[in-house]
Amino acid sequence: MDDLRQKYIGAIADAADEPALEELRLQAVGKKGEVSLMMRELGRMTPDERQEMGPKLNALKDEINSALAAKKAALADAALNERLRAEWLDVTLPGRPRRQGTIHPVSQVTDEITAIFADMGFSVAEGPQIESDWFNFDALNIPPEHPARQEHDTFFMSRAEGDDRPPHVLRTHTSPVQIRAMQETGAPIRVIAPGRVYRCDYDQTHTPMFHQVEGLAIGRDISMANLKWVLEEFCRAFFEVEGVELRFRASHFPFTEPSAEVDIRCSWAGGSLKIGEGDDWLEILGSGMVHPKVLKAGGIDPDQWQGFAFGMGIDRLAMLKYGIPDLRAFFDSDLRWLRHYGFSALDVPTLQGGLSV
Ligand code: 2U9
Repeated sequence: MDDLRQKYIGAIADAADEPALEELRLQAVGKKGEVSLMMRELGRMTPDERQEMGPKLNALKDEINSALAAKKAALADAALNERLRAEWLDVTLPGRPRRQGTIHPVSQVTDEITAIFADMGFSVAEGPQIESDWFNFDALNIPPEHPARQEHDTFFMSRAEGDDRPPHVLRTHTSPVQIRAMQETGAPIRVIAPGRVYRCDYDQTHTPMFHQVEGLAIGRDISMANLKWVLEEFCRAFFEVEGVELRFRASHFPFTEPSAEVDIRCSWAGGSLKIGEGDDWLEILGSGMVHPKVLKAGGIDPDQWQGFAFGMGIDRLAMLKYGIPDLRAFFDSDLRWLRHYGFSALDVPTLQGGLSV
């Protein structure tokens, strides 16, 4: 019996892992284990022998079971210690910085423009980017033979074979949005239409997709004087220049009559552009009184109503306001320039220029 004890207690102490320990348990105290077989022998012993061997065998079985349990706990401890050693985590390491998104200058400037015109009672209208040629051209007093159709560098959609109707176009300006707004709301109306427009043109100052905001105000007696005040008020708020000076130059657009291009006072002194001071002028938008034919296309009676319209390029306004020299930065997948020009994720524009959540 002592041999047995030594054999198993020693083997249990040396067991390398749980499967080895289980193997020993089966060999010693399992149903067919050595100790169990010896206990079965008790039945064949004399009462005296049994009295002597019974307690010894029970004690041996208990001793082996305790050794098994103790070794099992020790193995589990060792496994845990090994995991703690292997899966060690340095909680003092600095966190990995997460790349933070930033608002795009065109989105920010669109929000700024929208807020300024909202303050003057303009609502925002949106419309489709794929337009019929009627909404994009005819309704704006640009008939098929008009040279402006060529000047717009239009992208045409394709028609199915045998379909001879004029093709749809990618809108070349947001003006069709205002035609739709006039048809839906009637007069009086005060809307701006910001959004994407498309022209087949690409160089340092032109991209095939760019952004415009156009405005429209129709009432009983809205005049060029109202136009002048609204645009001055807009430029004062947008460029943050008090007493901003604008210059109206006679021009021509098919959809307005009379028409004017509008310049803002600026200076190029020292090679950098300053808006609102100096002796130079910078063209920033086009405008005019809505042509009677355009009012009619919008379902508004030109003998009862009149008003002004204007249009400007948002990308260009963003470049001017934030000093971004190259339009193509807007399409660069390397976004470091955004931070360079001070655009951060938290910059949400408000009329007061404060932070809002
Ligand atoms: C309706 C009637 C009239 C919008 C106008 C301009 C003049 C203009 C250019 C500015 C820079 C386009 O992005 S740009 O190249 N726009 O000069 N836009 S008047 O006139 C309208 C619009 C809608 C119903």
